[in-house]
Amino acid sequence: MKKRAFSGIKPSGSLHLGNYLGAIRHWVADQHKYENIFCVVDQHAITVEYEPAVLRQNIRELVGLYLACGLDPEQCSLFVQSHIPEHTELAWLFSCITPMGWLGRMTQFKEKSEGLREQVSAGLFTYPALMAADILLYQTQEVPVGEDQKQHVELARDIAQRFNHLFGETFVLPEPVIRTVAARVMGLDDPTKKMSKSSASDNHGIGLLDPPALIRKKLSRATTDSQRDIVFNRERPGVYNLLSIYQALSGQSQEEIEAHFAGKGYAQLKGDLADLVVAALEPIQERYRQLTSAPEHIDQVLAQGVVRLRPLVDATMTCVRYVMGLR
Ligand code: AQP
Repeated sequence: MKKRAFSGIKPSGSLHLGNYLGAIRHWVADQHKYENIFCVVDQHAITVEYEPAVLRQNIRELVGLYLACGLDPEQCSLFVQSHIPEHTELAWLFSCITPMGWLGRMTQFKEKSEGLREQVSAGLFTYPALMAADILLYQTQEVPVGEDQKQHVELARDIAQRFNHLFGETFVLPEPVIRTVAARVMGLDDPTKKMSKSSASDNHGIGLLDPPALIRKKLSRATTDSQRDIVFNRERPGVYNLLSIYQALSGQSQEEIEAHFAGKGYAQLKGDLADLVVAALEPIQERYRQLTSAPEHIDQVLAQGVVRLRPLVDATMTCVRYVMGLR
């Protein structure tokens, strides 16, 4: 029996290299090992201010990129979260058994609510209960994510444990799966902040659909430091970030990479890295163009995902409603 893996991305902007290196490329590489469920978590994208027309477009772009990056609909159930209403039903049930203190400790909430004060939405605060519902609804064993999502997956596990304690064994306890190389890709403009879809800066992230010339321009402007040698040193976050991306895309060891750049300058590092990034993204961009020229294929894939998942959703929710005394 294959283990079940679930993960998702929120369509809050254009996908960047961090989403690809921290999450999607691992989903693609491991898809034969798991029973896979991959979601576009659209309801997570509405917890902060957004434009409905842009969201609608982002959802389709994200599904197109899932496919273009290599997720195979024969091996993966792909779907949009809001197409299965039980996600929000289960999130409500979880929010009734999740202490406020647990939610208040989430670093993502603290970061995203900074400066919003009383304006911060209740949805942003209860976001982890919805994420727990996403994961637990499918009795997920493994959740492949980037490092930034580890705390949320651990909270989902705590919620499952609490539910099982209160109402009897119902949920499988999920485990986060985080790879070591490029688990946290940092912003090119500020390597102390993680690369993020919602950054306002033009030079912050590399979009998966960025044309080659733009990729080269952004990398040539990436923040480095005033030193000369090109080595993996976490104390030098700009260079470390560029080298980590290089390592993830080249598959070489740190020693091989340091030897390759010995005696060379930052311009060479940025140029060589740009070659690697362009070579990795060009085939994805080409497949994306083909896929989006036949939009009905994307609709079919999404509909098939929902049909496949329906029995699993019904099994979990029938049990949950019963043990909670709602039926
Ligand atoms: N910088 C990153 N490095 C490595 N992995 C990353 N991920 C996100 N950013 C990085 C991983 O991508 C997956 C999808 O994340 P998400 O969209 O659901 O939420 P997020 O982590 O909040 O992503 P963003 O890009 O930073 O979006 P915004 O700016 O809208 O919040 C997850 O597996 C995540 O770990």
